[in-house]
Amino acid sequence: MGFFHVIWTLFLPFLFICVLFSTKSGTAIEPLEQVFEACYGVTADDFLEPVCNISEVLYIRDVFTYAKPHSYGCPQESTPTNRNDSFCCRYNNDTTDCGWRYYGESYKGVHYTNCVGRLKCTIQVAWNRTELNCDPHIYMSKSNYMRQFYHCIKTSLISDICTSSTKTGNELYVWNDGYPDTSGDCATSSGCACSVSATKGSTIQVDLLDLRLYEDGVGTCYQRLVISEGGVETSIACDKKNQFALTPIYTSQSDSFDIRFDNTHSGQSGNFWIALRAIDSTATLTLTCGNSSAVYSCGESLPTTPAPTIVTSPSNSSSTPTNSSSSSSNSSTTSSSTLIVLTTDLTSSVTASLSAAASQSKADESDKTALIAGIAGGALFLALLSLLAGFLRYRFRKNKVSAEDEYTSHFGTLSDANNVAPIGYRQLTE
Ligand SMILES: *[C@@H]1O[C@H](CO)[C@@H](O)[C@H](O)[C@H]1NC(C)=O
Ligand SMILES: *[C@@H]1O[C@H](CO)[C@@H](O)[C@H](O)[C@H]1NC(C)=O
Ligand SMILES: *[C@@H]1O[C@H](CO)[C@@H](O)[C@H](O)[C@H]1NC(C)=O
Ligand SMILES: *[C@@H]1O[C@H](CO)[C@@H](O)[C@H](O)[C@H]1NC(C)=O
Ligand SMILES: *[C@@H]1O[C@H](CO)[C@@H](O)[C@H](O)[C@H]1NC(C)=O
Ligand SMILES: *[C@@H]1O[C@H](CO)[C@@H](O)[C@H](O)[C@H]1NC(C)=O
Ligand SMILES: *[C@@H]1O[C@H](CO)[C@@H](O)[C@H](O)[C@H]1NC(C)=O
Ligand SMILES: CC(=O)N[C@H]1CO[C@H](CO)[C@@H](O)[C@@H]1O
Repeated sequence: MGFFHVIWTLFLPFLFICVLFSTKSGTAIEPLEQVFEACYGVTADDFLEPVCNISEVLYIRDVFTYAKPHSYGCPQESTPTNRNDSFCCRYNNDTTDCGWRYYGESYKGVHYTNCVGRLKCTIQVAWNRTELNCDPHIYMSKSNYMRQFYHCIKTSLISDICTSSTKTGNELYVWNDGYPDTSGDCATSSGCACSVSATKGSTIQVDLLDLRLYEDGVGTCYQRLVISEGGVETSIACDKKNQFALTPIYTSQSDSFDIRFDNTHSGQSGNFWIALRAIDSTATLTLTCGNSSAVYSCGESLPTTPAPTIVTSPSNSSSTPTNSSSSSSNSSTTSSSTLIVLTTDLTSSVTASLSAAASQSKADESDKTALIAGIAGGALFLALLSLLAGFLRYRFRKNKVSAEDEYTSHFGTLSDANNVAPIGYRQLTE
């Protein structure tokens, strides 16, 4: 048991890196991605100002900050007289321009938070030192422009988790009561829930657009989303904070599940916005939200042991609900059975054991530990595979930003607004 705990602890970082790499490729939502570019400077042109059509709202997926080469002679700060927008403030390619994903922790992510859920926004471009990310012999010492990647999402596809509504579509969205403002008090919002089901037996993918749940100064989490599918609850709590990077968080085993918001904090706090998509692109989701009674009330503690969260790519191989022998709810041999399959066929058996583990209902504590151990074993394989893939990708990249800078040197300086680990860093040239 202790042994499995050690394994789990050791491989959490690998899992994290695995998620980092896996979010780079392929995650997408349906609305077209658009880009707004502007320079750092002192004029009215030096703002990011994305605008959606009426009855649409912004989701800011990524903000990148960029520097041009010294040799371009671009101004560090654009003024009415020195500016050359088409040459200095527009992206050319990853060979000539050096950039990285920007969040801006100490500014509370204003390039995202001031915009999401709104028709439009206006936010000044920030600059940043570049020496950690760009060759100082080639590039300006401070970044001089930004690119903001956004989607315009139809409000008719978005449900407030606390308001009665029924919506249909291949891709639908759920956000907290009051979004983009923070959620209502626990007394009115805890227990708010939606149920979703897909036609044609399609499985359903859940992606995080924004997850900023309320936690206090010592890290106690007061809010979570709970996905209930076939008697299994999966918790999405504060630790899944995504800094607005589009992040796959759950793939259903069946064609329906419920999603509930637990909130034990008094006062307005916390934001979330998720996307639900039928993996069969010809299937239709029906999403019904409404007011349900609280499972966890104001002042109660939420369970701290997170239910296992399984992040799988939306591949359809072996993702159909299976009635494997280990999916009965009372197996006491979970540990050995899940671990043994790992030694046979790599990828498919990992997926199979994950689905088997996931379709088990909550058992006693030792079963849960075994289940976690099984998943940790699976995670180890996935992590190693993705590390290998990531390494190969790094070797063959022509990007000026080295993988060291993106993933290693940044972890030590999380508090620095401009040196935040680029969670969900996305290749610009896809
Ligand atoms: C607004 O809607 C019109 C008509 O549907 C479309 O042509 C246009 O591209 C949309 N603009 C934006 C910014 O989405
Ligand atoms: C911007 O810079 C480019 C490259 O130096 C130059 O060809 C172009 O004329 C400049 N445009 C303006 C308006 O200065
Ligand atoms: C990047 O742009 C420069 C200048 O426009 C061009 O010479 C170079 O071939 C481009 N590189 C790539 C990889 O497209
Ligand atoms: C939700 O239900 C609670 C109690 O059942 C009630 O006090 C509250 O007003 C309801 N909220 C809405 C938006 O219907
Ligand atoms: C996966 O899906 C594709 C297209 O949706 C289909 O052609 C293929 O047969 C599926 N594979 C399996 C193993 O279900
Ligand atoms: C799988 O299990 C469900 C519910 O336990 C049952 O209805 C279904 O018939 C089973 N399918 C197979 C192929 O055994
Ligand atoms: C375990 O499940 C099987 C059927 O799946 C049942 O026959 C057996 O009684 C169960 N054992 C316990 C301890 O619940
Ligand atoms: C405006 C701005 O965000 N400046 C930051 C750039 O990065 C350095 C650290 O590398 C910070 O100290 C600045 O505040």
